[in-house]
Amino acid sequence: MNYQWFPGHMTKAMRMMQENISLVNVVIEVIDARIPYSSRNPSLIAMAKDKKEIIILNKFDLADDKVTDEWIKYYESQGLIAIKANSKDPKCTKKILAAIDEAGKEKRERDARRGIKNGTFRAMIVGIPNAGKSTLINLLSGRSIAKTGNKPGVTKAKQWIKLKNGVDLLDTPGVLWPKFEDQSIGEKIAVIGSIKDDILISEETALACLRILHKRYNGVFEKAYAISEVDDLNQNLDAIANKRGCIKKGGYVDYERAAAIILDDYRSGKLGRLSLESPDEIKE
Ligand SMILES: Nc1nc2c(ncn2[C@@H]2O[C@H](COP(=O)(O)OP(=O)(O)OP(=O)(O)O)[C@@H](O)[C@H]2O)c(=O)[nH]1
Ligand SMILES: [Mg+2]
Repeated sequence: MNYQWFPGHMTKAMRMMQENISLVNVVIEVIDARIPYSSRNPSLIAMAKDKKEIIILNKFDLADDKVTDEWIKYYESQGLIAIKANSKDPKCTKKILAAIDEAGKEKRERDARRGIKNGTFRAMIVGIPNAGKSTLINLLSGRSIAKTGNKPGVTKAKQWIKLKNGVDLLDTPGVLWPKFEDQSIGEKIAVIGSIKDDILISEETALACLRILHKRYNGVFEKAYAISEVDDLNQNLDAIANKRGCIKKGGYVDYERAAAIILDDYRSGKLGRLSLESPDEIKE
């Protein structure tokens, strides 16, 4: 399967962001802590190149904490402000606001030199679909102001939201890019649920999930589904389908249902806190 999802609304959203980039002081890129490399959109990186940037490794509650910390070090060594967060947990608010504050230090100092008091400060929140941008905005604003949902493509248009500390945040629709340099990137983006499921062949995405996790966390499926996990991925899929009663009329295996169970269990954290990539795998 060729992983690709770049519908017209993403081109439109990219254009809207380009038009607004000059208005903002900071770009906050929300990435997924389970794939901190593959969930960084090169088009957004290029757009933000002259701006101060914060990257939020969001959904860290679903990722392997040790691996997440390796990623934080990796990005910090590149001079970026990188923090891990769970946008559904109010305990993370302070840390994120502190990072925004730090990113805004130069601008405040510049304003002060020019005698500007309480100058504006704007941040654009960007990222791939379903990364948690709108959830993060709701957390920071303390209100349910941005629409969120457990599927990609929820935010359709831009929305400015004012925080109590005077910062203006711009929520934007999630965007991918026209062509994945490497299909393994698209595959991981599909596994975490940032590509619309109805354009994917769920069985192939589930097999990708089985392959990556079997390699990185051997035995995880054995534990979760009480199967004997083997190197043959199709055999694992069959075993999980049987254990979960995914059988259609006539005794045929219902692969679609088995695939949905596996993907749902991974995405919701039921299989454990599991990362799909580590910094040492990145070829520079
Ligand atoms: N476990 C966990 N779930 C999260 C976190 N942040 C967001 N979510 C969930 O992820 C899903 C997507 O969140 P949204 O805020 O709608 O994502 P978005 O980036 O705005 O998505 P689009 O608008 O489609 O681009 C929702 O079901 C959220 O509840 C997090 O840190 N941890
Ligand atoms: Mg959104």
